[in-house]
Amino acid sequence: MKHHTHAIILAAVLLLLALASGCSTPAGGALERDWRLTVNGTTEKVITLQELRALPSVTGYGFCVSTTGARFGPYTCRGVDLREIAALAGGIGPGQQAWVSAPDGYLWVFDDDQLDGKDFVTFDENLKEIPSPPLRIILMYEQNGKPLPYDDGGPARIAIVSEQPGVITEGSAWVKWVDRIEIREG
Ligand SMILES: Nc1nc2c(c(=O)[nH]1)N[C@H]1C(S)=C(S)[C@@H](COP(=O)(O)O)O[C@H]1N2
Ligand SMILES: [Mo]
Repeated sequence: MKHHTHAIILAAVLLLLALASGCSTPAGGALERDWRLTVNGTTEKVITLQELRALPSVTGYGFCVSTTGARFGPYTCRGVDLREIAALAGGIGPGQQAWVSAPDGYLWVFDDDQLDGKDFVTFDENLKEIPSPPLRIILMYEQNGKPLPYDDGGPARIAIVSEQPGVITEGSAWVKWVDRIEIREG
């Protein structure tokens, strides 16, 4: 009887420890809490998701297509313009590039024309190439009004957005799980 009681108390203590260490929380919450973005330019700045959300935001339509033809979108995407983020570490000057990467080793480079929303290949909904309207590169943290899920590249993913719906861009630039932005000479 005594041993039995001890076993129940031990189980309860272990359960409490598990709860306290966050074992029972879905991965999303912990990932959002632990996420950090390093912005490296002439200076270096590390920000939390809360700090990213506090920066001036941009909302637009985002729609991309993978090399296999799979579509992602259309979505309303909310995030922070890459130039705004670069400004935290000295900004991006003429001829410089933004190197955007993720913990899985994926890297995509945007040149200064693209940071101005130019020089992207765009398609209509039939995947026919169309002249590009003005675009913006954002670090998206909200998709259709909800926090970006991990499976879609959350907490923060690159999105290339336009003011009009139905403009498709290439998925390869939509870096998922972004944790580092470096400003480099082109
Ligand atoms: N971190 C990271 N981001 C990434 C990739 C990747 O392998 N790692 N693949 C890219 C490519 S090539 C495409 S087509 C899209 C695929 O997006 P999806 O997984 O949402 O369909 O993500 C892009 N972003
Ligand atoms: Mo791709």
